[in-house]
Amino acid sequence: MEQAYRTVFLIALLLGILLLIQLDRVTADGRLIEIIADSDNQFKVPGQKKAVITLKAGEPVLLRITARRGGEWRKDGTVHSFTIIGLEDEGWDLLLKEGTQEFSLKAPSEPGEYKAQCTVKCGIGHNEMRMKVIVTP
Ligand SMILES: [Cu+2]
Repeated sequence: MEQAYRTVFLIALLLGILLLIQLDRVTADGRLIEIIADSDNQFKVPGQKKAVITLKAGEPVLLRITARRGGEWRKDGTVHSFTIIGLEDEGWDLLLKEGTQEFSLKAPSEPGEYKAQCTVKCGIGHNEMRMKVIVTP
């Protein structure tokens, strides 16, 4: 019986430590935002019908982007990009390879409505591959 308690205690302790590590990650890297750059050449946000992300001006965010190859891709293996034209120098020009990648970024400092788009020729639908990024004050 005592061993069972000990086991439960150890599991609870382990879960607690894992939770703390996760929390720490969120504060260190910013709020986690998930996006899919899909094989049908559309951006998607899990749980949303229309892909939109809302950020607070200047806040640190961790973008976790899963990319899937469309009909075309670059020779170097880049399958899509997530680019805000004009903010490339601030890091908003993410080249995406197949799979899931994470990027630490700072939300744009000017509130407003931005458009993120794919700048990698990815096949049918490429010209419409974009999504809204709303930046609130
Ligand atoms: Cu594209």
